[in-house]
Amino acid sequence: MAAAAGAFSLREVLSAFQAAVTERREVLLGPYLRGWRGLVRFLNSLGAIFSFISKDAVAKIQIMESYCGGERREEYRTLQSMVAYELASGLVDIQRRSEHPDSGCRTVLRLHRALRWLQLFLEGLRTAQEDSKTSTICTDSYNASLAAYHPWVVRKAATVAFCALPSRNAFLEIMNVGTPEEAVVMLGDALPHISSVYGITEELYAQHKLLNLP
Ligand code: 1PZ
Repeated sequence: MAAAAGAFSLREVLSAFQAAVTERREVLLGPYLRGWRGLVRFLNSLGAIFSFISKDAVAKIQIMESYCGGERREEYRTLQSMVAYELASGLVDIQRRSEHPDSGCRTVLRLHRALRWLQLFLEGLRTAQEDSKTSTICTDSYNASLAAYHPWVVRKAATVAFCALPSRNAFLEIMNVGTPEEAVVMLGDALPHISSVYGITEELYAQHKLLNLP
């Protein structure tokens, strides 16, 4: 069922990640960034306490959108073409962030690491007991993924913000997919597509030794 006007459903957001993978296992940046835009909208709807997170995500999405709409937009059609282009043109800082502080490769890497958190979090939400705490699921997913890349002060702020998350059932309801049970089914359908985007990106970045870009 379509969401009411004004409201939006997390189903459409997550299906952008499905649309991002081509038959040749390329990742299309257009749908990938659309998925991220939708996630940010959803995050903003959870309250101002999350705005320090959404601001950083938006800044990164904007960097990528400007490449995708810029002069070299052909090179930024897929993740694969972006990596090939930026590496061949010497546009990636490998050791230290200096001449190319905002390369597409390092910017996507940050979103990619956050996608791992999303995958763990939504899977945790999907499989948890009905009375589980969203904040605990969120903290556990964060500690198992993104936290490793964040300094203490960011980890602290994130952990405090997580405490503001609503209960599991309320969270499933604000996804706007229907009942909590329907949201759980939707997550089961959507998560393999997010895993696929994550896996393809991880493999590509590993191949080119880009997983630790500064
Ligand atoms: C539903 C609850 C939402 C929890 C979101 C979990 C992620 C917490 C991340 C907190 C980090 C925010 C502050 C910015 C940190 C940046 O330093 C890093 C590294 O970038 P650099 O400094 O190297 O340029 N940025 C990131 O790690 C990207 C974080 C993006 C988070 C997007 C979350 C999307 C949430 C969707 C909710 C459904």
